[in-house]
Amino acid sequence: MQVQVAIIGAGPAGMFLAHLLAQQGTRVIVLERQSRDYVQGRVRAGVLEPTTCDLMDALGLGERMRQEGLSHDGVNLQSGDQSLRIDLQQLTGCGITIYGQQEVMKDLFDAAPERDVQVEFKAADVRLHNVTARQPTVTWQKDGSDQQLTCDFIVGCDGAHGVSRQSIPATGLTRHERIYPFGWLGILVDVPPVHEELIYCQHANGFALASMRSPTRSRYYLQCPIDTRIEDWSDARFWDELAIRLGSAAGGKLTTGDSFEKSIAPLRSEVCEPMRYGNLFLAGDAAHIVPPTGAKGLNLAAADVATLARAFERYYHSASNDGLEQYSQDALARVWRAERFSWWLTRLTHVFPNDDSFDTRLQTAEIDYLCNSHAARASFAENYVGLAAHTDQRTQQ
Ligand code: RFL
Ligand code: PHB
Repeated sequence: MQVQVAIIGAGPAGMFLAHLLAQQGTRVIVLERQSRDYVQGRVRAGVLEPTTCDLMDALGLGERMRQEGLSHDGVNLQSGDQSLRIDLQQLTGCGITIYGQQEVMKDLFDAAPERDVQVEFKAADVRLHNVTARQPTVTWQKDGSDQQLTCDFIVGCDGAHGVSRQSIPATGLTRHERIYPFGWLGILVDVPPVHEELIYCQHANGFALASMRSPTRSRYYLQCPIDTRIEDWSDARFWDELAIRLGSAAGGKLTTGDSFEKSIAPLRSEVCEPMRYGNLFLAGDAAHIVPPTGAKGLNLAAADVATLARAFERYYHSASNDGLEQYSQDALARVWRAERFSWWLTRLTHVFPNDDSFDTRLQTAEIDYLCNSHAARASFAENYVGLAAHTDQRTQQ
């Protein structure tokens, strides 16, 4: 088998890229270790930046998102009984869209067959060979038989634990990492959300987030110690703790119910540089991880592959290497902005085990600054909607 671009991993990065390349007439294949149901069933992101929504539209896949997604003009920060609404629309001219990663994946998978996007699910033991050669090869196992392809380029969209990153020798990659000593315990439950917009809560017991998937489906998170056992958290205990952290106003309005999903996500920041090794490119979580606090992971994955798709277009249609040469540098500029914002918002809103009174006073001062400064709120808003990164990208071009 011969393709132009082999994509490893059918998460958001891999599937957005596959659709973008197919739209340009580039021959691609996506190799995914798991089944479609598994990938589509993972409960993850909920917030789409305007640029990610534009990407869905540009692929002709935005219709359901525009109909069923929830447009939010603001987000709320709460600290004790003090509440601050950040008016994203007023401060940046745009808002965010609530549309679950599961829905994004459904739209990308449903449209794949009619657009010649071939996805090989349950591709086992994927291996990359000769990634610095002119024609790298990829081997894998499908239903017990050996498969092989040759290609011009491989794009690793297989997350932080995938095979792509491991195929790069230690000398070819520098890793920068921050591990946070806590995780998020999340539940999904079919009850109306406590508020019409998201609420990020700073509380002495730990961070909490009130989010949603629809007017009848809520998504809530609690900061928890890294060694927390899900079995120790009955729904009743979760609701009691959430009510405390949300404070009297919102906490008193909670509609409770039985959760149908409960999971713990550890928090981590990580960047691998550069995002290229020979003819292997890395995109999305394969190259960088952000803590979910800033809601940036999926949006960064989409932005990476949009940049990469433009680079491939120039390579295949204008015989220019420039975009591919620039990819890592351009993507990393945006990635580090999102890393900074996600780290900052995590630092602002979470309880760190070794915090002393100086640290907690700084947190209070920072919230106070946001409450009292238009400039501070504008800075938050442009980072949250992703405008900061994209505006600058446009000026560079
Ligand atoms: P993914 O989604 O991990 O997909 C990688 C795919 O590669 C496959 N794979 C392999 N395939 C073949 N061979 C191998 N050896 C392979 N190894 C792995 C995997 O099966 C998988 O299908 O990475 P991608 O595409 O880069 O997408 C990244 C996003 O999924 C991730 O950043 C977001 O979910 C992060 N995230 C959020 N992002 C947002 O933009 N907004 C949010 O509101 C948001 N909330 C969240 C989040 C992530 C969370 N968790 C669970 C970490 C909330 C949470 C709780
Ligand atoms: C979510 O709805 O899952 C969600 C929303 C905002 C975040 C992280 C996760 O910052």
